[in-house]
Amino acid sequence: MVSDNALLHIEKIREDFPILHQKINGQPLVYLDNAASTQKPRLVLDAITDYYQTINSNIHRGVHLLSQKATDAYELSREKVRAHLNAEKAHEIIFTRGVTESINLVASSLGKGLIKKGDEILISALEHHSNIVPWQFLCAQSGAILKVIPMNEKGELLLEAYRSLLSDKTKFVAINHVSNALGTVNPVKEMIAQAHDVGAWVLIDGAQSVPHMPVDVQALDADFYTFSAHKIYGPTGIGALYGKEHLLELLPPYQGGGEMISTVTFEESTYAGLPHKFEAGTPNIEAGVVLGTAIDYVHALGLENIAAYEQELLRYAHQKMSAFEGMEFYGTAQHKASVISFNLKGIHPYDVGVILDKLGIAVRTGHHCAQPIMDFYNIPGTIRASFAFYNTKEEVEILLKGLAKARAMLS
Ligand code: C6P
Repeated sequence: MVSDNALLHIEKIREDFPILHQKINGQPLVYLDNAASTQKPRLVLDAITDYYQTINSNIHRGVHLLSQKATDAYELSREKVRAHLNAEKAHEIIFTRGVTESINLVASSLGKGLIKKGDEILISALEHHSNIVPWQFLCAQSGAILKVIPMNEKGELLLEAYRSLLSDKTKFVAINHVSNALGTVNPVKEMIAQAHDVGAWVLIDGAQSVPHMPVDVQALDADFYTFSAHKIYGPTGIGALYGKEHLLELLPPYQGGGEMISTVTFEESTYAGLPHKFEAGTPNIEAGVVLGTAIDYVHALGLENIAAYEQELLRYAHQKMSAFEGMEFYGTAQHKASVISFNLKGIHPYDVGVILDKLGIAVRTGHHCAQPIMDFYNIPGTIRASFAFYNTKEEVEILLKGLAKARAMLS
């Protein structure tokens, strides 16, 4: 019997996810690795098959009916992403392979003349490698300087320090909305406004926010915002980059190829308008189409409901785990998403992860692609339990029993 919630019928929701009803190592699966990738509801799985059985063909280039239908489905999905982020225009949504490619796109395009030697780019101490390395490439190429907004022991960014780092040299700020390693929710609206005060543009990495809370890019006044479909119950290999129209117009294209051109001669090429300028080559059409289905699914549940239920689960897990002997939490910010990062005193996180797996419990262990955070705490890694709306309080109890077994075996 699964605990229900006033807003969401969790037992019924779990029925939508076939993968959750299997045994792993002889035990019922407890899937707590949702920050890495979420599971897919039947609606999404069916939409994948449906696409290939009914309209599969290349898009934006055929006059035949299948191509028109595939194009319409792909563009309908773009419209759903627009509405989901409350962007003003559908062509402000660029389909990419996900957050990693989106950030590389922006950094690489800025490197084609828009960032110069001595300009400053700010990132934060909480970033995923995807929001560090592309900026290092850009700095190496352009002579710009990368600066880092520091954080405190709780995993909260130091906003005073941020303000003092901002100056007329700051050209770009790239920060996440929610930290994948610690779950910190950053005050991005305030941080965007402060960056704008010095004339800088801001990119928000929404990999861990878009699946868990309503996001409104216009209310945030974000210049760029990005997310990956596989973390919002959709397919892998697709994601979206939102950019304000005038900024996307200003950025040179990222990759050259089919679809992104207007005219091509051997002497020179001219480029297509938005969004095609940034969408060279045949995209992952099926995944693009099905991302729209995943968005429909979370909207049917309601993002406010999802956020409220996950917060309830987070509070419950945190309270129960606080009473566990030897528990060491990392990331105790006041505002958190449903991620709990921790270690058991004196035990390597990897060893705990292996034992939990034997018990059917999937968590992530290691540096979570955020090595600077681990360096900050001077630890090799953490155990990370990350919750989705299909997780339950019963699963939190199973996790605790698993941790007790791991502690008994390893200490
Ligand atoms: N974090 C995790 O286990 P991609 O791989 O492009 O879909 O997303 C990269 C990425 C960027 N920013 C943040 C904040 C992220 O959490 C991620 C992906 C996964 O935490 C896999 S490393």
